[in-house]
Amino acid sequence: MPLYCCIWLEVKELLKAMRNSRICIPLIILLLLVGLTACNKHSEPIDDQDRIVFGFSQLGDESEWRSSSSADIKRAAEAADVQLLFENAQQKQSNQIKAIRSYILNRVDVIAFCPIVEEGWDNVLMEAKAANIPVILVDRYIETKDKDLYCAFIGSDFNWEGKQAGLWMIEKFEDVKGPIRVAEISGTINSSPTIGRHEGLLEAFGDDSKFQIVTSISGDFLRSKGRECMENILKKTPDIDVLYAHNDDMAMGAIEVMEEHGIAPGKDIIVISVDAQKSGLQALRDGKINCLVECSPYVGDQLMDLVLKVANNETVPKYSYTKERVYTETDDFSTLPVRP
Ligand code: GYE
Repeated sequence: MPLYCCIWLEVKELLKAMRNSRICIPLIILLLLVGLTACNKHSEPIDDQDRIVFGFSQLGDESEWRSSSSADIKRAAEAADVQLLFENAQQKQSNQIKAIRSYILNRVDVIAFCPIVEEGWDNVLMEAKAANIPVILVDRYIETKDKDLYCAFIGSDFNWEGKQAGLWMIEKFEDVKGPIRVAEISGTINSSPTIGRHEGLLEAFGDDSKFQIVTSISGDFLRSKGRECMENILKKTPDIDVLYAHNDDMAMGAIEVMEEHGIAPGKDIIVISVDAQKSGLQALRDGKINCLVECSPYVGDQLMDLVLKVANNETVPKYSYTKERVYTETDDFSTLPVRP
């Protein structure tokens, strides 16, 4: 029953009781408390007590990848007949914590969230654990000593992605003496894709001093900030051979700026990006991006499978990784995936 209906019914009872002076005040308060507690289990907008109720906190809407992720999760929840309570945290960890707390209060069956940053989740996850509600991490990891605070993770191996970018650079510049000057536009500070994509790149370079990361600045996964970062790079370290952007949106912003400065992206500056969403794939076809490391947001069906299983107390794998690949300038473009 919707919460507002419960409150209205309670108020009506209260008024009736007040008219009837034989009912004492403590009894009225008790009536109110009992009624509201009963209504609180799966309160509005939960419509069906038989369906699995799933609270999902999305971190924001900062990129093409994120929009695809949200759309895929909504589609998959509907297909699996799971009742989804979806909240967009608008890029704020505090909003995600608030959303998770509201799911706990509503006593949903399962909670999942895409943690915007790695740290700061222990308290709210301990609250979910105390309420006996399983939590699934989607897309990004968290830093915690107690790995039992979540029952499963589903997403990508960001370290692998960074490594692929580095390995491709090594191959591309095989016959060039160097040094090769790389500018990095990274994602949100302290988020797991930013950490993994940077560390993976360093791992690929190893001790090879041929590749120099001459600048590394955060563009927060936003196209607008990708533009700002590129302006900055061209002002301070214009002599670069490679731009490595942690997502397509920032790469696209940077490409725009290059073109405005008469620089040919993909030729004067080699461009590598991660995600392989629609704009990235188009830029690869257009010769403006040279290498795209795929990161798949399409985990909705796998996620619903996990949700149904954990809701039924079945055991699930702790970590599930998506299969991804690398697309490059030498691929047969007719085989590239088509993104919605
Ligand atoms: O690469 C980026 C997005 O966490 C994997 O977040 C995700 C990243 C993705 O904003 O485009």
